Amino acid sequence: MPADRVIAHLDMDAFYASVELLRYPELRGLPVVVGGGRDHGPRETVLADGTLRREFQRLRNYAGRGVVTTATYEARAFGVNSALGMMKAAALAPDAILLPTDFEQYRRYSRLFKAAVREIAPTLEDRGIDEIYLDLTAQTGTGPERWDRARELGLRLKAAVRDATGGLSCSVGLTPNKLLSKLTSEFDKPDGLTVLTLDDIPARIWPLPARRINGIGPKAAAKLEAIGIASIGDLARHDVADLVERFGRSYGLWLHASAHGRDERPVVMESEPKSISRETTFERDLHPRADRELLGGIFTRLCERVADDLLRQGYAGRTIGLKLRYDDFRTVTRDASLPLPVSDAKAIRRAAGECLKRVPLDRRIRLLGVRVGALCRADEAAALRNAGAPTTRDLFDEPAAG
Ligand code: TTP
Ligand code: MG
Ligand code: MG
Repeated sequence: MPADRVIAHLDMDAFYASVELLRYPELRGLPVVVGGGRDHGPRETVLADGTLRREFQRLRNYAGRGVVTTATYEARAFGVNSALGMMKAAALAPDAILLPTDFEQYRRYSRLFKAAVREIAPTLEDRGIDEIYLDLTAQTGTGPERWDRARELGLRLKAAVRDATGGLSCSVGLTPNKLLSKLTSEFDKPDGLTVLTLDDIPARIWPLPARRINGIGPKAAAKLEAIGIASIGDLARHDVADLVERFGRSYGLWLHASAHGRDERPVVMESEPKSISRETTFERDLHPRADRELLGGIFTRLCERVADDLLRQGYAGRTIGLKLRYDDFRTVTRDASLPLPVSDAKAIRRAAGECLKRVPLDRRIRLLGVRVGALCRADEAAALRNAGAPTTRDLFDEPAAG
């Protein structure tokens, strides 16, 4: 790993909402919330003089159980943020404009902005629909003037994204590693560009809440709070041996290193995922027999979420994996390979259920995970299935042996 890297994290501003504003520029400056269904689009009428009139729906008229995917900064001023229930959002901002979610369109703009960035900075790690990491060291060099070059490159990247998308803005963090860049890209959102070096860590990183570090989830954050660690600075000053004792060696050391802004992870240019998985740690450890029903429900929901991820990202997979962690932290995994790729929740559940029969179920479980690997694009999978090979249903309709 070369020392003195220049790593960028680039994240689009209010991404879904900003894409919507490109097609409805008249909504600029208004509170807009994206998260409705198909029938929440504007009503369009052609007036007598031939002009088009659009009537948008207001959040106050929303009824249902949907959640906000994102909101413009004007709507965020009312406290409306991603993942908030739409009915709650409507109570906060009844006059906000409501728009349906159009993933196709967001994916299209995602491809556009990434292609534009890749022209300038080919070492690109795709981190989802609206964000990427870049290793810019090849362009900036490692000398002391590298941060000036980094800033110039950052401006070029932002301009390229704006041009390629017809006006979308993004925010960029430029630092020596991924951990710091991810935190830094938020500093000056929207349309931000922030350079941060190791010397800036005490002043700019340490005041942030510990949970802002990617990898400190709500549970770890609560456990840290309980021992008086609220900020990243608190964490940095805490005795590392005590962290190891409380959180285990690998996580304890990672917490300590992260709080000091140390992160050696390379920027990985892998555009296609190897597998898609979901896992969940239970509120309390569950017993395979006593909590059978509860576990069954969680298991099925995990499979549904993996199926959703596959659908959204356009994949199917031939290997179904199960991961299980016992209350003593031992972890076991089992795989099943299918003759054809699958992507639906039922087929995944069936194959994962077969895996479950091959693990000992004699003690409490703290974590359950489901993975789909050996991925191929969904359209290839459909072509394979249509080619007349046996379907997974044929295979699983046999009574399972054992
Ligand atoms: P984010 O980058 O987290 O948010 P954002 O781009 O909307 O806003 P910001 O300016 O703060 O970066 O997420 C990118 C997109 O992913 C977002 O536009 C909508 C979608 N999303 C959800 O669907 N649900 C969620 O809970 C979150 C956080 C995002
Ligand atoms: Mg974003
Ligand atoms: Mg993002």
